[in-house]
This record gives sequence, C-alpha cells and structure tokens, in this order.
Amino acid sequence: MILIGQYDSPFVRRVAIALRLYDLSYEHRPWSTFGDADRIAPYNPLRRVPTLVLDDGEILIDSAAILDHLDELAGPAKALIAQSGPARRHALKICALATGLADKAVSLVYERALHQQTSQQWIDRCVSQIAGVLDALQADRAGRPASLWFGEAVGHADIAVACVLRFTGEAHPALFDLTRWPALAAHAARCEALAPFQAIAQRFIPPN
Ligand SMILES: N[C@@H](CCC(=O)N[C@@H](CS)C(=O)NCC(=O)O)C(=O)O
Repeated sequence: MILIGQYDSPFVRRVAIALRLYDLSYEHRPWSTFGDADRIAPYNPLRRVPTLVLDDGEILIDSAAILDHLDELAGPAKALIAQSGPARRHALKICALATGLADKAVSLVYERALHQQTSQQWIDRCVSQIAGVLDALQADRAGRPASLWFGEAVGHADIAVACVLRFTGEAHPALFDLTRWPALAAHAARCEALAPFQAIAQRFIPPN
C-alpha cells in the first residue's frame, strides 16, 4: 500500500497510526497538498490527503473510507473500534467530533494563510465551532476514569482526538490554549507518549 500525505495533517496521521497499530506495511509518499498537487492529482482528483493506493491499484480517498477498509483488513479481533451497538456509536461520535474539529481547524488555516482579505465572520464561526467541540470532548473525557477513552487499549477515538489536538495546538497556538481543556490535554499527552504516536509525527507546516 502507498499512503500519500504528510503527517502534519491530522487525517493522514490518524490513518498512519492505525496502519502501524494494525501492523500493516506501507510506503509513505509525504506529498504536500499545495506544493505537490500535480503529483497527487493522478491518484485523487480532489488533490487531497490522505489518499491510499492499495496493492491491486485501487485507490481509496477520505480517511473514514480508508479506515473502514483497514478495519476490515485487520479483522474484528484487532479492530480499533467496537463492532456494534452503543459502544460503536459512541466511538463514532467522538471520531466525528474530532474530525469535524479538524475540518474547521484546517479551514481556519486556509482562511488565514491563503486569503488576502480574511472574513472575520468565517474566522469567528470556526473559532466558536472548535471551542464548542473542545468543550464537548472535555466533558465526555472528564467523566471517564480509564487511561484511554474507552478503556486501556488505544482505539480510533483516541487517535482521532490526539491527532486533532496536536494539529490545533500547533496551527493555532494563540487561539486555543489546551490548558483550558485539562482532560483533553492529559489525554493527548498520554497518547503522544506512546510509540506509534512518537514515530508518526511531523510539526505543522503552514501552506504558502
Ligand atoms: N474529509 C477528508 C478531509 C481531508 C483533508 O481535509 N485533508 C487536507 C489536509 S489536512 C487536504 O487535503 N487539504 C487540501 C484541500 O482540501 O484542498 C478526510 O477525512 O480525509
């Protein structure tokens, strides 16, 4: 398999950490969405990452579809999410909040880096959406005593939240001081100390 995209993307990093936890080998092509758009285009007309090229040449786009396939490859015994029922729905909701937050944090980067004249209305909206999600995640995490979100084993929810917290902290340090959300800061620190998170990391590089 070939994984296209840089690890400073919370979506790419999330997929790469899952690949590592599932012990699935892959070639990494750390192409930048802007600088390497022409290289990405033949694989994904959206010129977005992550893009995953399977061994038979099939190409998967969008992290949710990619992870769905990786879960299938890993099988139910190793899957990083419950197979069914309330536990699965809850984990999917935490993942949706984290990835929605990532969408907003990425959008905010583009608004500030790529527009000569920014829209304060859009910036304010993104900031309040991000803060609202951080509040909701903080409330959920604070009520859970286990060392990780759903127990002692790393799952998709842990990965999604940790990846977006790191991205948000690096991309918008002045806007989101994570000490405002202590249960999340502790969660991120716990995840970032684990070997796969340490191995798969890249400091945020703004687009230009
Ligand atoms: N829904 C997508 C979002 C991926 C995404 O936003 N990737 C960013 C990099 S962090 C990207 O490719 N941006 C370039 C663009 O959207 O034009 C997913 O989950 O894979």
